[in-house]
Amino acid sequence: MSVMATSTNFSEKTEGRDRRFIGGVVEGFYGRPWTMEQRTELFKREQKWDLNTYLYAPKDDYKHRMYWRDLYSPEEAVQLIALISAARQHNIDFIYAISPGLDITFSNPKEVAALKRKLDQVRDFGCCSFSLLFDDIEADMCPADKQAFSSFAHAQVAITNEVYQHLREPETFLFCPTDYCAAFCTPNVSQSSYLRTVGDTLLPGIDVLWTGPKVVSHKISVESIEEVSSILKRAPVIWDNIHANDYDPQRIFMGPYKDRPTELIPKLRGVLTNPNCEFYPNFVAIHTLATWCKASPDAAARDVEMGDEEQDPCYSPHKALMLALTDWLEEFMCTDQPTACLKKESSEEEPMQTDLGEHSYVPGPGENPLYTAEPLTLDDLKLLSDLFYLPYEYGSTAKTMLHELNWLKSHSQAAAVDTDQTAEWRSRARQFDDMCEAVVRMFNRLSNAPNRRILYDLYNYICDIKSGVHLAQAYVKSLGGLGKPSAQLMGADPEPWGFRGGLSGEFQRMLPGHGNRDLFKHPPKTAVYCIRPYCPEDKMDIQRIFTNMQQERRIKVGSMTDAPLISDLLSTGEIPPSPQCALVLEDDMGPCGYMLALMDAKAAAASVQKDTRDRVFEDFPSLITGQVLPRVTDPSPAKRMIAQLLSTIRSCGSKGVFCELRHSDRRMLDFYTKSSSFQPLKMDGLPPDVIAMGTGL
Ligand code: GDL
Repeated sequence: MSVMATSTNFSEKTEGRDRRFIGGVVEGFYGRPWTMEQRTELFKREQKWDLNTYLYAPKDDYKHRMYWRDLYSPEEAVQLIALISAARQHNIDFIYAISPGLDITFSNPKEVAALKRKLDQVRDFGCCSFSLLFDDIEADMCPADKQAFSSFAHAQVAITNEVYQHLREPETFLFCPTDYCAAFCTPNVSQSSYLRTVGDTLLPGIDVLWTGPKVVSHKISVESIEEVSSILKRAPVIWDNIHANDYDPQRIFMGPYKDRPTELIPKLRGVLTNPNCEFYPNFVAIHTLATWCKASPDAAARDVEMGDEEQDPCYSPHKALMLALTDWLEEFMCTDQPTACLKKESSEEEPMQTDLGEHSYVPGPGENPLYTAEPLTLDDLKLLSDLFYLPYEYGSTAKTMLHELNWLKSHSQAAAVDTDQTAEWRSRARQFDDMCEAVVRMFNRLSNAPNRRILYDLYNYICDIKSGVHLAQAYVKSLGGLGKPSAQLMGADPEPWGFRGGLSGEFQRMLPGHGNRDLFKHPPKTAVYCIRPYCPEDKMDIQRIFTNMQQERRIKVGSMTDAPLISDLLSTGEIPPSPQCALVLEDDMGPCGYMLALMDAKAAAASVQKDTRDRVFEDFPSLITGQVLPRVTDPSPAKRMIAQLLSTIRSCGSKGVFCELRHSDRRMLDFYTKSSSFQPLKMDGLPPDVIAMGTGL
């Protein structure tokens, strides 16, 4: 690593020598720990990518946390000694961490002695770097400790300082506070008495771990690090949970290290990533962190990427990702199966051939040809990363798919009645289908990739996304009338993969605002509307909507002229709308709006004692009227109905359309005044609170 920590404000221990930037991995997640073989593989990779540290802290390893007092057995000792020695061979600093916080009594000298004994044992295995972790524990002290220490921070610092000195002040010694992110600090970072005590009393040679603003921090800003460094009196080591997935069994993160400006590097003591529980899919997480660590802000070669949301002149997440995926693709091609040896065909386009060595079977004439697997491509890996990107962000293809599905869903009804929209809807539905097919192809090629270890780590996730995408694909087909109706798709008696997520999924769906959060920047509208032709059975519903809206206006305005308008007679059903000129809007609660038109309004004018010689009827012979209930907050269904009726009236040969609007009908007034085509008209004999607006066709 070429980067040096330049935290000169906090240089008590470091005076006169530059300490190297700590860059690497913390195995600090809950769940099944990695195997010794995987850890050794990790050291090789870290060395290759210029990372230098591994922090051993597997939460569910018995002797790291729950039975922290227990010494390692001879068999375990052999394994740990081998591991520590493997780290040394690869120039990796092996930091042994212990988490005694679940049940330690800080004030009991026997407990302190047990801690020292355990760490002495690990030191005897050849380990030189240590860490005490106090994350995820109860902040309450037992009565004995309350008597001995003025605060929890004092208790933790006292034991940490004592152990540090007992181990003769190791070069690397890390402390993880209980308040390890800004969200945990009371009342905030700069006023936290816990952090102040740590900053003031922890010996200066001990470094402090910090996860950023939150446990899983979306972004980590320079200012936030300056703030915490000031109270801790040292630059923190970031324990980065950006790729951790131990909190959600449906997610895994294969997007690039991101949203940490490289300006942070000189302000930090180091960064350790606590990645996905599955070892092999961490290739991208660790590779891109290594690229980030190498991006010194002083680097001569700037790596600006236009279009990046926040441009970092030294690091492009997209480029770092592509570098990582290119290397990863090679690894996918390496078989870990002793029997099957896979060689590349001469042409890149050609499928990979599986050759079973000596016992290879060659099908005879008329027999089944051997199964051949298509090779995995870089595009497949890019898609994989896009679908399983980062905790607060989906990759570009995933975002597009969500956006398109949302559009297709909300425009299917309008496309069904508006021929202009049908073509666009069909074309976007085809593109969506292609994207779904690409996911299926990626799944197939991944499942056939020679490296089975990586596949097995990914399998549940890619299977899950394939099923999710399949459901969406079938749904879009049903919207377009090409598949089963959607009610049948989800209802009836589906197979268990038709209702996903188990009990936890059920709970989530019952909670408000589940799912989307800020991952999907334009959350889909939950209301689905249907615009359909009017039928005689709708008469009562339309009358009800009309009177509801009239009463509502009366309540708001107080008094209203009751002189009937032609529009009123249309809405109450006293005058029937012209054929093909009536639409009903429905949501899941039933009819919620309508739009009606009369081709020839002049004939109806007499019914309301209106002068039929009015010039308006010459330029605007047709009339349109409608209402939408207030529960329809989205203006687009009303706009769609108006557009549809105007197009029908035009195609029947009318020159123009007018509407009559009461001043108190703010909603409808708004629709027409905002529409650039409708203009106010001068019409004789209108009641004082009514205006007419018209548009030529
Ligand atoms: C945590 C735990 C960590 C876990 C992570 C993500 C720290 C310091 N501790 O709070 O073990 O993997 O969240 O769930 O981050």
